[in-house]
Amino acid sequence: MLSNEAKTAFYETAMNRTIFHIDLDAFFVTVEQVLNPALRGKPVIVGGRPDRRGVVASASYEARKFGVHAAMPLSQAKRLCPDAVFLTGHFNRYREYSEKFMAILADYSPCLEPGGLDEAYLDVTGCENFGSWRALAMKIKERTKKETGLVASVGIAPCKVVAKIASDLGKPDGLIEVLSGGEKQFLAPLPVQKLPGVGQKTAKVLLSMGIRTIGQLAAMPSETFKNRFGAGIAWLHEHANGIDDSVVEMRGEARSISRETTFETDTTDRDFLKATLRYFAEKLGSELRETDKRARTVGIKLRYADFETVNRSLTSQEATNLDDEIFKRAVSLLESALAKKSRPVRLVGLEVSNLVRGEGQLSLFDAEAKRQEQLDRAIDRVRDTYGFDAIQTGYTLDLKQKYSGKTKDSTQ
Ligand code: TTP
Ligand code: MG
Repeated sequence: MLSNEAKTAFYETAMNRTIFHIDLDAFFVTVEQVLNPALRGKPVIVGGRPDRRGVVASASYEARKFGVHAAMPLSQAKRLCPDAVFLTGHFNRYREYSEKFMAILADYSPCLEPGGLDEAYLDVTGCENFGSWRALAMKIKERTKKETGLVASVGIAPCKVVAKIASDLGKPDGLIEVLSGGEKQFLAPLPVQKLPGVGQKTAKVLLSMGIRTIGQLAAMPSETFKNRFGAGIAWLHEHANGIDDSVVEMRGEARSISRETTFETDTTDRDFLKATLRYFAEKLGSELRETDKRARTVGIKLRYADFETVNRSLTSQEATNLDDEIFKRAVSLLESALAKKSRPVRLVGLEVSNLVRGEGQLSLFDAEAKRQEQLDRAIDRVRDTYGFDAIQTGYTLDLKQKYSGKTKDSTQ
């Protein structure tokens, strides 16, 4: 229960972000060229000797002109580009260069998510931008070149997936900025294979439906997409529309935990939305209790049928790990959001953040909360032994028939 209104801050989360995706060009090969300048400007392939079995790990852009690419058998690469220099590579050196590269990026924002040795997302929202985001990207490219000898391609966008596609599209030595509002237009002409997650198989299915470009995929009605591919990959259709609100995940301790689901069919049924939130509250509550944490902030996410997304959160001095308490806060957020806009909802999510360890202020003083926590913990023990469905609360019973149970879990 929110006993002290004065302690409670209520705000709508601002969603305007600036995200960089930075990926090094021909990484393994370029390190080899830095270590041995005689290799510069030549077709170079790292992967092993061409008379051995194995595949290309990295090919210089000079070798790519001959059609050589990563994952191609070395024997085939040799046929396409007989003059290429084939190297087995130095993995320890690649790791060293990767560390130098990541250290440069970390100078510009603490919100850094490495995606392998040679690529990372950097959320620079609110960081110093050197006059413009392009200028900051140039600074990163220059420092990378000067301090490591490597070449970085940068994509700048309001969300991760568009930033990643932009960094790839500009290669080599690229820098592409996609402004907020321009995401769909930027993606539209590109082949669907440019979307991360669309491999040969998916591309074939899409092509058989006459869909060749990301724009054509985006234009497909969302219900048609869900019926054809399932609500489980509704995110792919959202990505095609330039929508991706996944956050840049820093390494280290969890800062938030969340659950969300996209419904098979869009819904206006409030009881159903509440039951879904109750289910998430029980899941998140039990995770908090298990890790001995409490949350000061509870947030919900609603995405309407037209993709408009609303995030609302409630921060309280009183940190909680109680299912009921998380649920009550979530419901108050839901009602206030729906009071403003009541339209069919395609996705609902619940997040707890501002996590603190151990005893919260509330439970120190509140005997009722202590009792409730003991009860929740007793339920956790039963569920640990017999499974989550062994105990159904009144709220979630309804869900059993309606709900496919496909949820997206996230710990950040
Ligand atoms: P990528 O960034 O995919 O490739 P790249 O850096 O060589 O080329 P570019 O980004 O300019 O397109 O992968 C980074 C490194 O990871 C790459 O240099 C070698 C390694 N790698 C493999 O070992 N096997 C693979 O199949 C791929 C794709 C990469
Ligand atoms: Mg690369």
